[in-house]
Amino acid sequence: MSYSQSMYKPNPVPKTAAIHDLSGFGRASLTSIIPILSTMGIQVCPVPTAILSTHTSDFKDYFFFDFTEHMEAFIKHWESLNIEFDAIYSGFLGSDKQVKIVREFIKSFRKKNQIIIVDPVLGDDGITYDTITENLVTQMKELVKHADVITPNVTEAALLLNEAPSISADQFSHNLIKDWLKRLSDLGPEMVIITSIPVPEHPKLSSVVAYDRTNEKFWQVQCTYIPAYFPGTGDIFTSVITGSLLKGDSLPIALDRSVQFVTQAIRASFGHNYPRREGVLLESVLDNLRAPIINASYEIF
Ligand code: PXL
Repeated sequence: MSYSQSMYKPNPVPKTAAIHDLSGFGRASLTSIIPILSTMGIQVCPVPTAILSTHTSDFKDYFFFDFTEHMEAFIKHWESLNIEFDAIYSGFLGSDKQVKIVREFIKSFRKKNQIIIVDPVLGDDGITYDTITENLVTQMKELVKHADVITPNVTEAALLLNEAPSISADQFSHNLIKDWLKRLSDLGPEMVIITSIPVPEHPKLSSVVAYDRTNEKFWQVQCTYIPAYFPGTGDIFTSVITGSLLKGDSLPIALDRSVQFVTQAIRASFGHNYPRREGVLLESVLDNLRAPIINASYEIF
């Protein structure tokens, strides 16, 4: 049989639905996710959860428009168009209702060879973010059951597992981390990535550790701790993981790419004197995403 274009339909540009808020100023959520994934050759189709004038970290009196009531109209129209997504990626969610809508979205658009990525944004440094209620934590536990990949930080991992979120750095033993990764995977996700894990014997390092259930492998990438807080780095990390997996990278290479990119972005920003709340100087490092990984530093954990 001769080659026929109508039979062979490679997808030159994978598509991801991105269920996140649009914050106009400050480089968080969609204003980071879209440029990162576009640079990596992925089409981003946003489903806005809320529209804000700025993100909420260190800004006051911001404009906030809750988009919850309109999300279902997006989904309905997209269903009528029979759009097929290679990935569905969700992050910060503002209400229990939004979590339910994401679950419905996944149900409607689930197909084979697709990655569902849930960044269960709930808190950091042992405490939940201002807008996160107990009910939202409960809903998030339900949502992660439907994900293939989740990317909690240590605080979020603890909350999802009903563990105390304010665990101290010296309690992070090898066995405890492996136990958490496995238990999170038992909830449903095939791949679990926990970020911002302190390395007790090296206070200048932090690590990202992951579990791949199919291959029964644990991976780790360590990075130098840079003492600067910039909002939005979690969104940058998970966007690069999403792009990397969609391009066919292995889990450890995706981890390396994400850790390296976040580190580059923070280093490119830290030496400049400007308000941290404006986020990292993303635009100055975006091109690095097109470079191959040359010095991979991942290890078996
Ligand atoms: O980057 C996380 C994030 C997402 N969305 C909003 C935020 C933040 C962090 O502050 O305020 C609205």
